[in-house]
Amino acid sequence: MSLVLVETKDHVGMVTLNNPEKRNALSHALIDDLIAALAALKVQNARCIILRAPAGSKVFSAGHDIGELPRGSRDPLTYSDPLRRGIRAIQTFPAPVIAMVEGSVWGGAFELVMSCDMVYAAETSTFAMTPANLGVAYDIVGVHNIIRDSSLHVIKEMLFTARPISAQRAHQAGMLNYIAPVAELEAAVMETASLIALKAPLSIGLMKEELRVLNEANPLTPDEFERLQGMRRVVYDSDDAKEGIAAFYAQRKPVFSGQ
Ligand code: LCV
Ligand code: LCV
Repeated sequence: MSLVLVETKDHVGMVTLNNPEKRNALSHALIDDLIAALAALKVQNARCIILRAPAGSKVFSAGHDIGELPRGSRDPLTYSDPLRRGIRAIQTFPAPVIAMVEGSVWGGAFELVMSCDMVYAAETSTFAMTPANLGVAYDIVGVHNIIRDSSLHVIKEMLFTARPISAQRAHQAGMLNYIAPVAELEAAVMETASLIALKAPLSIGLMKEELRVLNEANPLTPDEFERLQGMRRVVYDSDDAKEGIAAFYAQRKPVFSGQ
C-alpha cells in the first residue's frame, strides 16, 4: 500500500492518496493499493472512511493515469479498468466513504469523488471533467456516476468545456455536502465521521447498499446499451483519441479534427 497511506482511529479509517510525484494519478498500482486499503479497513470493521490527499496538496488527484490509457482503437474504460474497480470498491464498501478534497480534481478522480457517499471540500478546491480534452470515449457507468443529484446543466458545462469549476459552484450545483476554509476542513470531516462511527453500522451499511442499488436501477434496454457502445467505438477508434493523449505528453494543445 505504498501509494496509499492508511490509519484508523476509533472506527474511522483515513485513506491518503500518496503519490505526489504523479499528482496521485489513478494508476493500476495506486488503485490496487486503494482497494487493498479498503479491504483491510473492512476486516477491521471501520465504520466510516475518509479518502483524502496529504494536507497542503495542490492536486487531490490528476485522474486516470493517461500513460495507461490505450493508444486508440481500444475501449479506454472497461469493467476491469482500475478506475472502475476502484470506484466499485468505494460504492460497495459497507460503511460511508467521505471524500475530503483539497486541491484540484481531474477527470476520473472527479468521478471517484462523486462516487463517494459524501464530499467535503476546501473552498479553494476545483473540479474538472476532462474527456473532451483527451478525446476519450467516457463510458455509461462513468457518466451515470457523475450525474448523481447534481445540476445537469453544470455537469454538461464541465463535460463539454473540460473547464475546472470552483468548490463554490460545485456546492451550489449539489455536488458537495459542505465546503470550508482549508484550515477547518479536517475538523469538520472528523466531526461527521466520528458521529457516523457512533451510529448502528449494520443499519447504515444496509441503507448505503439500498441507495446504491436504487440509484443504479436504470431502465437502459440492451439495444440502447449496444447502440451507445457502438457510438463509443467510433470515439475510441478516432484519430482524436490518439491526438488527445499525444498532445498531453508533447505538452501542447490538442488539435481535434473530429475524425
Ligand atoms: C499520468 C500524470 C497525470 C495523469 N496521468 O504537475 O476523464 S478522462 O476521460 O479524461 C480520464 C481518461 C482521465 O481522468 O484522464 C486524466 C485527466 N487528467 C488531466 O487532464 C490532468 C492532467 N494533469 C495536469 O493537467 C497537470 O499534471 C496538473 C494540473 C494535474 C498538475 O500540474 P503540475 O504542473 O503540478 P505536472 O503536470 O508537471 O505533472 C507532474 C508529473 O505527473 C504526471 C506528469 O506527466 C508529470 O510526470 P513527469 O514528472 O514524469 O513529467 N501526471 C500528471 N497528471 N493524469 N501522469
Ligand atoms: C414510542 C415515544 C416515542 C417513540 N416511540 O418527550 O427512522 S427509524 O428507523 O428510526 C423508525 C424506526 C422510527 O421512526 O423510529 C422512531 C424515531 N424517533 C425518535 O428517535 C424520536 C424519539 N423521541 C424523542 O427523541 C423525544 O421523545 C422527542 C424529542 C420526540 C420529544 O421529547 P420530549 O422530552 O418532549 P419525551 O421524550 O419525554 O416523550 C414523551 C413520551 O413519549 C414517548 C416517550 O417514551 C415518553 O413516554 P413516557 O411519558 O411513557 O415516558 N415517546 C417519544 N417518542 N418514537 N414512544
